[in-house]
Amino acid sequence: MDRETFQQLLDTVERFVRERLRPREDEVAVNDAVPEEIVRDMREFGLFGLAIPEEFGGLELTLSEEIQVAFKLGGTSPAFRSIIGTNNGIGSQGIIIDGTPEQKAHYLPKMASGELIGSFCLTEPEAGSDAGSLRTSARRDGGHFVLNGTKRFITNAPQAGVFTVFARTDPESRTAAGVTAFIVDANLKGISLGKKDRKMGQQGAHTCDVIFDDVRVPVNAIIGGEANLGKGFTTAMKVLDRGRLTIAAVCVGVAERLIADSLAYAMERKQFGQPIAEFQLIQAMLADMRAEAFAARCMVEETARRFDALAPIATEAACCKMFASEMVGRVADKAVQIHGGAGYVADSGIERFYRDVRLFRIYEGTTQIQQLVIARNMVREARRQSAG
Ligand code: COS
Repeated sequence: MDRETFQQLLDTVERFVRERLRPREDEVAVNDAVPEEIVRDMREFGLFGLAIPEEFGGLELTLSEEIQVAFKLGGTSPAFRSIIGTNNGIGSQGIIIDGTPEQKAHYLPKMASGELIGSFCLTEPEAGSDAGSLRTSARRDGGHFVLNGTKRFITNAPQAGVFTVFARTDPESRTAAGVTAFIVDANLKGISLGKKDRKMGQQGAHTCDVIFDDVRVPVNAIIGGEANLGKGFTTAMKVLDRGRLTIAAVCVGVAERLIADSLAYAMERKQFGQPIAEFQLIQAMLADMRAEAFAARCMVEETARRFDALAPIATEAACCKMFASEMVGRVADKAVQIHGGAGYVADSGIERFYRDVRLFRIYEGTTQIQQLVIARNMVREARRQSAG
């Protein structure tokens, strides 16, 4: 995309966030639903296909461009971004990265337009951080596989038309080896949904269980075809590397929003005869918020640049996810503190953000999993260097 067209897209998203989304944040939280006309506008702007190749109807943004859009979308309730989040991220990337040409041609155009919502089924009741221990089974039966198992906390599952499902095709294995990724239409016989989860925050974004009971899928539902039998875990990890970076970008956007709100409040709110922004203890909080958000923004931009230059980013994406999600938690906490009583009551929206951002430290890999990924990769790298 040329610079000018991309700038127009960014301006459109910024205006959309400011004029259409922010005024409805409270309504979305209260009704636990994003209004249909907003979803329609998102479709029109092409927001469902930001990361999908142009040949399949998407905007094919580079990751450096996509994170700029995510910074802007972070300027409002995360529930809005969640609607398009899976189609741009974990719900479509398995096919984009590892899918066959037929799978891409079949699914991506409808995902790019937003007609079809994709959803990522990795987590299970007994397999969260230890994703490699998943139990959902895929038993071979001639030209088909038969899926059985339960997936948990699946984002956008209630809206999804297609699932990326990770299941164990090697019944002997207990680890990441022997896991295969399937692309599964949501309307197949044997698929049912649990009731919508009641969550701490991010109302308007929905998760639920997805239950597979003797669901028959053809062999060509394996992402990447039969050659990828048993290689699904690697697909999941590649998808998550990218996903973690976009989550970090959203954290930066939300932090910047909370900083702007806190600054505006501090400049207006008077105590002891002057705006509280004049007090050094308030200034210290504002300065810390600004510096931390800036650091996270730089990390995210640099990692996206590396990704676009085809460099490996597993370690850096984990650093970004860990730092940015923890950062926005601290920023939200200070935002409540600066707002005082007004930050604790629901009307300001600050307490809602405080609850919303808590999820960022958990999904697409907890902070502790990011620490583990970073440290493991450091040790591996050091071993490689000393061996070489
Ligand atoms: N890119 C490509 N391949 C990767 C990879 C990456 N970033 N990370 C791991 N792999 C591959 C490994 O190379 C290995 O393949 P080989 O056996 O062929 O070498 C395979 O995946 C298994 O890797 P590993 O041995 O590191 O797996 P572990 O079971 O030890 O688990 C963690 C690794 C803990 C990092 C993984 O389970 C994880 O990310 N857990 C969190 C899951 C998560 O984020 N859930 C959120 C829900 S989805 S919203």
